[in-house]
Amino acid sequence: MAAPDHSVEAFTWHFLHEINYGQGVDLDRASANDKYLALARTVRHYLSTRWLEALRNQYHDQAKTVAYLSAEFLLGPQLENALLATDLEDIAAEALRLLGVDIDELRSVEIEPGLGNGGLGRLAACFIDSLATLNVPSVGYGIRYEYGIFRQTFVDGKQVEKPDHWLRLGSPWEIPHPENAVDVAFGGRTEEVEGGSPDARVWVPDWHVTAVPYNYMVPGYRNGRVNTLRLWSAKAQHEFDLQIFNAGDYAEAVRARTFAENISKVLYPEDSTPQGKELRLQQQYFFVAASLRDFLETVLPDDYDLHNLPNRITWQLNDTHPVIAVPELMRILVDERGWAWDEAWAVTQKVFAYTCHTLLPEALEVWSVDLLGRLLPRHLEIIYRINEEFLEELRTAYPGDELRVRRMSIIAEQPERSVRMAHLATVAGFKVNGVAALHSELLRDKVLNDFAELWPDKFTNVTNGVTPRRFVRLANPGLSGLITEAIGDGWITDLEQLRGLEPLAEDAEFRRRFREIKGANKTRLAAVLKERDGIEIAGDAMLDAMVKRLHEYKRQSLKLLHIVSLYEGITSGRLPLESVTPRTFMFGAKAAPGYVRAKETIELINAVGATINNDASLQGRLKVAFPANYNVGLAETLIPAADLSEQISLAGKEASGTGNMKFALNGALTIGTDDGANVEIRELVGDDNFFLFGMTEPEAADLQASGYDPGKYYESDPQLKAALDLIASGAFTGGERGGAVASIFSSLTERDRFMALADFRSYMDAQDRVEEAYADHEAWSRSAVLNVARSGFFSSDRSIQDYLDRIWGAKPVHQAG
Ligand code: NBG
Repeated sequence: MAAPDHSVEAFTWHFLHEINYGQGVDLDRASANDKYLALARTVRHYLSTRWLEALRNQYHDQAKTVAYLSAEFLLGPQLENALLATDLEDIAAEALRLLGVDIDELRSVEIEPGLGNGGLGRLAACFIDSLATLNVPSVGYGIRYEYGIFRQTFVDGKQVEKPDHWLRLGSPWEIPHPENAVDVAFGGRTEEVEGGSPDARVWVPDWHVTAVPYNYMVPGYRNGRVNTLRLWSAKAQHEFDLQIFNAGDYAEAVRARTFAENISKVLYPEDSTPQGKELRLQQQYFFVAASLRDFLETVLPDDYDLHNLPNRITWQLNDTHPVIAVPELMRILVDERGWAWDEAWAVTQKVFAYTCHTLLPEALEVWSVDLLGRLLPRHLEIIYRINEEFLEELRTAYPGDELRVRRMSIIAEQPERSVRMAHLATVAGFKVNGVAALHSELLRDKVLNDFAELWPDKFTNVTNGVTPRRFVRLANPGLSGLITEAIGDGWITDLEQLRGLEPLAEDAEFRRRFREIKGANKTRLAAVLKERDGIEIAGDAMLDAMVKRLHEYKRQSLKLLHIVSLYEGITSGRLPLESVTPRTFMFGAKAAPGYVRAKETIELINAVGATINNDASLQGRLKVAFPANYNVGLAETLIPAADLSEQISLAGKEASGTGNMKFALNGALTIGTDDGANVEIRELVGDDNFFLFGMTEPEAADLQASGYDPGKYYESDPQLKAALDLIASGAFTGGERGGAVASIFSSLTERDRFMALADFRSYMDAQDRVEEAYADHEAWSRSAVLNVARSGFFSSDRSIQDYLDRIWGAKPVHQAG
């Protein structure tokens, strides 16, 4: 079938067809949702032909494929990206205009699929965009959560979570394929195989669920390629027990079904600190088992010789969440296909690669053997055997070094016997990568140092990136137009071309237009916040943004100390009001529902915000804006409006960050520590265009080792003390000194795990430099333009190219036509 042609008439015809026959209404009776669904399905028609072609090629060419296994894909709004990729923006706008339909209204109907927590899930979404744009044969595999990341609301300044029922109005971007459903087993026991291979066992599970795939199209940017994202939904094998139902116990009759279908019910809202919950392990095994089976049984031809698997696929493990795929593949090869153990292990070791996304020890997943053995008894046996042979190898390599052997073991004995998933991934993976230069270095030299000594070549780096389609071209149409006018539109798929803007940083007219666009983006943000949250911000103040998950290591509390210190300075008369740069402090942050300190921090930010925003004596010079429910959609409006990007984690704690890249690419200057990808941003944009502060990673490590005492900083820095005391006095909380106030005060002054107080002075000094620099509009916009011009490295296209070169060994396959 040919794709519909790119004309306003054809588009209109398809749209009306969808309204009438898809939604079953007349245009003049259609609701906004009807029109949105019809529009989405119309765009889908344009993608489908290419999609079918890609699927056919995937089957026929049998080219090396990348399967990106990820428990999270934080896709964000789909409509605009699909219109952009298919080059239908103008045609759709014109067609709808002629029909008298307001396209902006339709956009606002879209509910974004929030199937991820933060950076890790959003990275996966950027990667599949780049894989398609680079024409790489690939599939994303994940979970179709019925409820995504919770919707955050504030009640009296406190976070209250609401379920995110993103599917409630229908989801036009997915296509279910119940006929391709696969069975996933759990529980039970294992038995000996009579007369079979000594390596094999029979797994006798005691319950099953069906995994139903939902396919999503992943269009490349105007290259005719459409890849697939396949998300699995859990379905019970029996709708209900008719006998029990007939006996009158309805609830009991559906109990088994509810239990099975809970697996894909909801995304765990923890970011960087997983909790070892049974349901989470069920989710992990569920999607991994279904994905492996899908590839082995439907993508590969029936007679495929699995010994060739390493030439055909790399399964990229996005963090430890999918690592249970390793024993699953061993089980398939040894138990189901009857291979010898060594033969199976030789193949398994060549098809998995592992990306680590953290440095926090508490974020490295472990599963108690108790739980794992109960849920996946055969997998636990396989893990034990992998470990046994690995420990033997270690004892040969390091005779007598039992301490090292214990450190490296896949099984931890303390505090309870458990499986270290990062170790399993490192042992089984043929490559292990960190997500920014510093992070990969620290992985190699600290977190996984023993492994790097044993296998130095296994370790590599791939610095994260973000898709320029969504985060520049769509999010910032004004800037995109200006760039394209100056250097053509090649930058959209070759972001290094932004270098061509460098000379324009010296061009006063270019800078003026750049500022004008920034101003218009602020006005747009102001309008969105007013409508969405009832928040008013000034259109002309400096926009200082800190948007990311709420986590102690990211140090929102340090940002808060800066704000409180300014306020304290003004109200005590130390700082003349006129000397303070008018600023809007923007926050966006969700806290994991069980993370008490993070929630208290939100409460305190809101309390400080309310006080400052209502204090008439400040004459509106300072404003705190904290819209609830920061998500991808809001990010796309907020980031292009920002002047200053806050990236202030304690050095050595933020693996990479990707928000930092989005801000730089949209012409915000960064105030940041030498952490994660900030290091590379600063190297590229130059010291003059970046506000560096704080300890380096080695300095922070030394201070920690020498016995860090936050009380010392509190006592010796009068400004810091004044800010903390003002919080403690209840000045922002209506006199209340307990609760969040006491908790945050004591956590900072007594333990301060992430050494905010040690970096406070240096941070305040850097903020003074920011104010000084901002006062010179010309110099500031020069720096901002240079940030854009020099950040092309941070395209996820470049990251994917690095994965191809350093890890996957796969190649782009260009489609004909
Ligand atoms: C996060 C890191 C970020 C990084 C993203 C994407 C986890 C476990 N890690 O610094 O905290 O940018 O991963 O790599 O969510």
